[in-house]
Amino acid sequence: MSRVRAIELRLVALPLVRPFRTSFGEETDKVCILARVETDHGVGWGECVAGAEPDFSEEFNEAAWLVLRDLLAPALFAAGDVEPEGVEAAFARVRGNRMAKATLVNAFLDAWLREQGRSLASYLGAERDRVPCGVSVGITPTTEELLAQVEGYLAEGYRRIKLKIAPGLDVERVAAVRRAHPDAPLSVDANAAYRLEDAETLRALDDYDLLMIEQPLHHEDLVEHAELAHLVRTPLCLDESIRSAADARAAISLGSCRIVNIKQGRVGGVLEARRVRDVCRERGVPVWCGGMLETGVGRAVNLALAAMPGFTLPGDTSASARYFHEDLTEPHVLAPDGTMAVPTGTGIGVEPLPERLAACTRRVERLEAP
Ligand code: OSB
Ligand code: MG
Repeated sequence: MSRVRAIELRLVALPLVRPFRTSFGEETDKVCILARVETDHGVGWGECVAGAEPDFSEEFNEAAWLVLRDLLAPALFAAGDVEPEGVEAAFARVRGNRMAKATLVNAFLDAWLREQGRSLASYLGAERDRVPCGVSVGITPTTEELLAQVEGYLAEGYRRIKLKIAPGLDVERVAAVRRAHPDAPLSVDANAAYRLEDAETLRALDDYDLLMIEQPLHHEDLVEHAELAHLVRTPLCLDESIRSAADARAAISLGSCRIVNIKQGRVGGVLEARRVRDVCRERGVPVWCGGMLETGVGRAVNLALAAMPGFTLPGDTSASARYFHEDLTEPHVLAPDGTMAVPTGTGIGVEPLPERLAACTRRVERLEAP
């Protein structure tokens, strides 16, 4: 049991090595909230995966800041002595806002595990000390640029390439990459940009031996995903649609997907992520660990998650160098065999480096228990 004494919220901004374009927009900087939780026994860090705009999800930085400051932090202070599940219980009164909740669930867990001298990976029952990694490639201005990026990532050792697609920037691009790399494990991610009426286009992707099509349709269209699954051969994977273990159960029961992308930050933290994994594993559905361009803080959490049994496909757990010239933590590094080390230190196993943190901080607010 631990009691939270103070929470420091911090908005940070780090330039990305290259702009990241998806069907919903383009980012040139990673801007996110970090929380530093002080308990009566120690300190823990959590990263919020919300972005600057409510585009991937309803949540976005300014709203998440308000929810963290005015609702979740007071609820955590009022909860008194708690264990990690008690943090989730303290937040139950607030509906949704899972990205904001995940920030404090994970930060508390980090502090709690550090106090016990235990790593997150061990707490989650991880069985591997290295995980095979994939990489998510944004939409590029030209096909030539896409081919150059894919070439580079394969040369670095990445074990699976995910191409972002959008209407009009799909079949031809995928065909070009497949032609250049006949045997590369490839997938695509549409970020909800298509409609069921676009089934012909999506069916055309069947010719390119893709591992999956990720989130082709609207995030609230589980039934339409189930209909689409009958029209395409390539397995469907859901990302935005899965916000909880209950969502995963519904999607699998309906036949909306055959694979699930688990992002701990999207589902309310690692505890719920583990429940999503459990639901999928009981039903024989493979899962992989997604990413949200996290800094080294959030990425450490993702690596521990990806090391759990059931995560049978390479995830979007890419190296620090894929995102940032300088990460906030010591860099996560890809080995030539396309694997990365799961942090072994206590808690999440990493901490922001003080000078880097100071240099990229845009705003700080300290909240103290009454
Ligand atoms: O849909 O998986 C996605 C990044 C930001 C928002 C949504 C997504 C992504 C990625 C990149 O695909 C994953 C990563 O490398 O962190
Ligand atoms: Mg996705």
